[in-house]
Amino acid sequence: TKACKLFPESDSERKVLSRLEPLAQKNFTAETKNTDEHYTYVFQLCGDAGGVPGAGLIQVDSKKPDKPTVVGVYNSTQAIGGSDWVMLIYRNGDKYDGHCNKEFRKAIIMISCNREVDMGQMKVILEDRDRVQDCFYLFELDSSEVCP
Ligand code: M6P
Ligand code: MN
Repeated sequence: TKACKLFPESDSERKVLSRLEPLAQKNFTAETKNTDEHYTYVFQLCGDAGGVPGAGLIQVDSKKPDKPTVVGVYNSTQAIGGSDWVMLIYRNGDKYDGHCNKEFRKAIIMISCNREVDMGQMKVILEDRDRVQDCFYLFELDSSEVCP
């Protein structure tokens, strides 16, 4: 991941990220819709998701598409890998104004082994904003790249 603007802090983390190299420059998108909210999320492993400088994962509100919310930045990434999965955490997103003690937003992306797909469709699982701290947005993705 030489062209990658990620900042692994340890050798183990560097190893985990190298497993994801084929996903590096791809943009992943996912949508959530309910009666009063419609969001599009854009994730890029290596930099500037949706063209927003520094962003690893952004949230676009259909009501204000020109003002994306940064959920996590790529220079605050943590990569954790198991035998057939990789979990990425992007921290230091835009602050909540009312929830979670006004902490910075954070994205967790769980990538699971699936030999049927190169890289699958990203899915939004949930946003948990009803906590005192450690709130998070959770996403899932299938990929053969993390298979043993
Ligand atoms: C926006 C979105 C939601 C988030 C909410 C938080 O609507 O980013 O995902 O939960 O803001 O609201 P607040 O900043 O008021 O805490
Ligand atoms: Mn807000």
